[in-house]
Amino acid sequence: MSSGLNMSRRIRRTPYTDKVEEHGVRGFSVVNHMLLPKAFQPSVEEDYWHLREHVQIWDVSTQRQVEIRGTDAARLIQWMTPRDISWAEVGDCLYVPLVDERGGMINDPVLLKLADDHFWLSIADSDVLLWAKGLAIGSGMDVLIDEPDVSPLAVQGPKAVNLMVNLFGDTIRTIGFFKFAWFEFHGTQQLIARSGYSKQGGFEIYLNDSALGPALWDAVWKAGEEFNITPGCPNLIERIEGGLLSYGNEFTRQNNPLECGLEKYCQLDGTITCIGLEALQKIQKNGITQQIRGVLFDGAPCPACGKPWLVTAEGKQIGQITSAAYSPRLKRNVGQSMIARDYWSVGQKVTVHSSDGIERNGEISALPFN
Ligand code: THG
Repeated sequence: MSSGLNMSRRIRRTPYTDKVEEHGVRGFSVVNHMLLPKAFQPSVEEDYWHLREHVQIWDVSTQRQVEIRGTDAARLIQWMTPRDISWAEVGDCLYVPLVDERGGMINDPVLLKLADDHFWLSIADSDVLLWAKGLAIGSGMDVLIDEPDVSPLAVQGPKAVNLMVNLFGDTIRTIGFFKFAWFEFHGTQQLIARSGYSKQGGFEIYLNDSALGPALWDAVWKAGEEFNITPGCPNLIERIEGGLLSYGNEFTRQNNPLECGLEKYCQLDGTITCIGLEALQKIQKNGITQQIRGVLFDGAPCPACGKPWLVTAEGKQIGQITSAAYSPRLKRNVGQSMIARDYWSVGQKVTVHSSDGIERNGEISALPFN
């Protein structure tokens, strides 16, 4: 395989891996111990334009579900996140930071409320299952925690609605953004949400039976042929421009949600109790010393950012770019970086030290990029 990964049982395949291989996937990453396709079209730029204009099918099975059920399910989840979840209704998706006792980011999943005592955390790349089980056992909560056989398939792009109407009927239109409902597929009930890791609109089908993976893939493909469907994956350029953060890249457990620009999802006034609340209150009171920003920078299309690139101003390090790509739309390179407080204003001039040895002139931008 072109990725150079040595495959083994530890690197889990997904219900759609056979299909993405048939479609000529050009490499994988590993997220949550599972394969995530990284590229299909000849270039990430072609993928980018296609995603903005048409519709794509993405194997995002790596967005694993941590299922929490039982009398104390809501109590455990509220303990894990500084976001107030008390108002959530069945059918809601909520983007929730999970933090540790020092306020460090454990993960940034999407929470789905299936019933008052039944939730899924649709996770980014860290072992939330183990964290949740440890918390539950240590505190004696009455919950069952598991990873169900659920593998999201995303349909993203401006023509996603028309494709999904072809496949599931007109009622699919009634799902609001970050809401979900149940639809029939091959005699089974499947959860479909209006969500996804792009800003182009679309849906995520949380397929709850691996055996149906190939059939679902083929059905989506067929319904999308008239809309010029292609296989895709979360697009680096579109994600950076859209200001969507990637756990493990832009932020880790060393960062708190305020640094990540997630303060709007943190209820720190004492009306809720959660792990790390006091730490976060203290951080808020003292003020953060760095925060996530966009960086626009000059020169030829930058190489892939395989390891962080220094960002300097006045000869000092003020940040590090952790994701970068050339934007064919903005005709400049775009990146995301934590930036030190004294330099984080929009328009601040910076220097980016890319891995090709070039020092590039740049400036701080808001996220998302416009
Ligand atoms: N979908 C699902 N699970 C996921 C992701 C996803 N798990 C991993 C990862 N992505 C989690 N991270 C994010 C980051 C951003 C968003 C979703 C998941 C997102 N944010 C919207 C935004 O920023 O515009 C809206 C957030 C809101 O309004 O609450 O969509 O993509 N299933």
